Amino acid sequence: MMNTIALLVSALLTMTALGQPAAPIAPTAVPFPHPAITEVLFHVPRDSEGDPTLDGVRDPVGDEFIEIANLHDRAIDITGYTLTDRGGQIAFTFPRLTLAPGEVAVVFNGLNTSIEGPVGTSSEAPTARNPNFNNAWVFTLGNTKRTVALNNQKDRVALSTPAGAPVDMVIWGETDARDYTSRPRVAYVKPSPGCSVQRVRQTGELLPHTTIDGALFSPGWIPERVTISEAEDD
Ligand SMILES: [Ca+2]
Ligand SMILES: [Ca+2]
Repeated sequence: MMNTIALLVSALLTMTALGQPAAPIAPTAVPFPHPAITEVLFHVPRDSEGDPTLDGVRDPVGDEFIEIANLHDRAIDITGYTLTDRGGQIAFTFPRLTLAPGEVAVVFNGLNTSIEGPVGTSSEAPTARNPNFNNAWVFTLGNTKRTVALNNQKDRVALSTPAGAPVDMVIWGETDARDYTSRPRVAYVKPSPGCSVQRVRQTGELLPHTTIDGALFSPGWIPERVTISEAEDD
């Protein structure tokens, strides 16, 4: 009994030392029927290679993107799911779209950016998957304001259901002690990585992309081991 208590106290102290709340953190997959966040580029690399939209121009805002995927072995309807940042500057609602198992969707910020191939908006899904971005469903926020951006140092991205319940969050440069009623999965990453952060395992954290394969980002691509072979659907 004493050992059990000692272990619990130890675990709590560890959590406190890390400054992270215990409740929403869980090394688990996002359950069916929800998609998951697989990559976020909140800090567009400064060099000329910082051009994930592939239009030949690096825009520190317009080239930002968020990648989600269906990591389950059944199709999921992502109509009405939202992507938001802290403060709600970034706010994207998916139009009518079903993701087949393993399919990926990418949402670019889009400021001062042109994107080749089929591109959708909040109003309408693209007509087809985009061969220029690993055959992902590609969207743009269609943003026109430089202030509508993810902060390099301190911000978050939340993927929420059509009813507004967050199911997956990525947070950098801050902690989050809110008592979420829906218990979203929360991943904490370091600020300003100089590349994107990419999820490597379905149940794992997101890592700086350069540490995975040397690439700065990979809109539309997810590592094989993230996909449904690792899923634990009910
Ligand atoms: Ca660009
Ligand atoms: Ca990716």
